[in-house]
Amino acid sequence: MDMKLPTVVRHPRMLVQSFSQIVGYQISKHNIPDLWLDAQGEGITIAVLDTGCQTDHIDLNGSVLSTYNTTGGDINDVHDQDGHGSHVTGIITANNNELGIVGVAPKAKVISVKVLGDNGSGAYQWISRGIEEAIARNVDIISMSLGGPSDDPQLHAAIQRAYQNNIPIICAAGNAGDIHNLDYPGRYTETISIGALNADNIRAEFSQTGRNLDFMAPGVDILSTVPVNSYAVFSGTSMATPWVSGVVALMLSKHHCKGGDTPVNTVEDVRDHLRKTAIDLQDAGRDPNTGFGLIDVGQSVKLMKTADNMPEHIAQTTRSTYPHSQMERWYCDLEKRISILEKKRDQTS
Ligand SMILES: [Ca+2]
Ligand SMILES: [Ca+2]
Repeated sequence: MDMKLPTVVRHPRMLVQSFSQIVGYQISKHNIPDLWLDAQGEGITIAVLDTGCQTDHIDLNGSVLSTYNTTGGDINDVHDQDGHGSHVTGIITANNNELGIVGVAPKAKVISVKVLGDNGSGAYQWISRGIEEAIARNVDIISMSLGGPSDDPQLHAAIQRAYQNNIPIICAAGNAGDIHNLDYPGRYTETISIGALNADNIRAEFSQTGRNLDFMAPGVDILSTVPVNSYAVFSGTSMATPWVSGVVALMLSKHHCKGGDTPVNTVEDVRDHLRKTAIDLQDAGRDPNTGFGLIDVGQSVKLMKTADNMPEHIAQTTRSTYPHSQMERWYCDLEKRISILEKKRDQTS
């Protein structure tokens, strides 16, 4: 049994020379640049399990921290023949510069885990191994724009381990439309499953329905990075999923860097925060077409409360050189490294 990419609508590729940086509606309409004053994904690592990535794409400079390949051959080779994984990576973290496009969390780092072959499909076992590797590398978020119709005990066990490690797993709902069942792994209750809306926040007809659906996000006509140093417009729940991974990266980044009393320790804390700030769509309350509704990125990031006990030197640099001073970034990195070291120490002792 194979896991497949949802059928994504793909438009012809464009060359980078044809435009300066375009800020897509999924960024501009949601006022994401305003939120970058608080956080741009600093200190957050997202495992993207997909077809690989063009890691040296001109608009993903510094975005891909490391690679891993579970599909056979060189374990570090994530060559992206298909283009889907590169597109997803750009939606999360394409550089904010003078060219191409910009991601939701341009300073977040991605670990590119190639779990699907060049034909866009992969064994369940490859995906399970990709999840295990992501856990081993202490990622903050796992993003999976893939799905299949069957339950798989090994895959479910890997998902449960990530869940127990408090790693939010953001998954595509699937693109088969109104069939009352999500694809796996999006159907597992441990994952956070995402459907697609168009630019007018109307549910895309292809967006798969089911009672476990969690949230909706922009996923129609999304321009992003594809090999080689190019850009293309794709539509699918595959595109909505990394947008949410980027939003969660902004939330966690703000929380990790600035502290705060908003609980985001467990996956349920994250889901709960997204739920409380979501904009209800269609039938009142959670519904199988749109889940808890559209993620309100503005509210979800702004309502991450900052700590009263923020160290004074950090508070000062925040005030004086807002948005992010060198010192604050350094402090965030340091904190992060200490917590990783502590985690490792606890695991080995
Ligand atoms: Ca760019
Ligand atoms: Ca609703």
